[in-house]
Amino acid sequence: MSLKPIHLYTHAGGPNPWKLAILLSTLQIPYTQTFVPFSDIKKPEYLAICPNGRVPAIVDPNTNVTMWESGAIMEYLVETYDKEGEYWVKEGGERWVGKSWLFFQMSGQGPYFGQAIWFTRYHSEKIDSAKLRYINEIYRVFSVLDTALEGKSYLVAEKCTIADLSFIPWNYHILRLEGVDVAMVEKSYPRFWEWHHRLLEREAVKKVMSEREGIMAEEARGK
Ligand SMILES: N[C@@H](CCC(=O)N[C@@H](CS)C(=O)NCC(=O)O)C(=O)O
Repeated sequence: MSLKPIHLYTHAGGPNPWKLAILLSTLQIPYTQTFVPFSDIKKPEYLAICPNGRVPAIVDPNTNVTMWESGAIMEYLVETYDKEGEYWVKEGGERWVGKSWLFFQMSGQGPYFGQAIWFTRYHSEKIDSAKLRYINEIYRVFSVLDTALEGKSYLVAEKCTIADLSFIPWNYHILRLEGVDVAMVEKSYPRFWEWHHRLLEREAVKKVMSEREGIMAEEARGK
């Protein structure tokens, strides 16, 4: 079956949409992208696609589905296009454990890492206690992953699934945040560190993350 390209609404700097570029590339699903400037993201045109006014969102012309929230989109893509379950667990208890990791990524990693960036870089007042709270949450999330990866290469089902792929862009992004002690992370959470770097070595991940770096560098030059 030849697929029409899925359209991804994305942004260079925001990590969440890149989970989907990684998954679409991994599944070899053709896709096109619109980069939505944050200045346009709450405008009616984009709110018609994503009522929450955030990226990512997708429009799939093959199924006429328009949807948003990166974790839900990851589930949609594997349920719709990964029929053999190469990157997901189709049945049994591990499927639910996989969902636990996916929900943890969505609720416990993304939003907390986002707040660490907010209080480090953008908040109008300097509030050290807030910054510290969220930086400590970064280490706590790394510690949870490190413990879970004891004796394992991947989070569930002994293979790389969307549970693993979902964590990549935020981990990549946060390890570049000023104030995060990267040397300590490598030393204290070695299983996390190896897993993260193993995921970064995947062909589709390398391609997508280097595309993101290129776009961000271009944007920085244009400023
Ligand atoms: N839970 C949402 C979070 C989406 C999100 O926060 N996206 C950021 C970019 S990574 C965004 O659109 N920010 C723009 C804004 O907050 O106005 C998801 O995972 O899809």
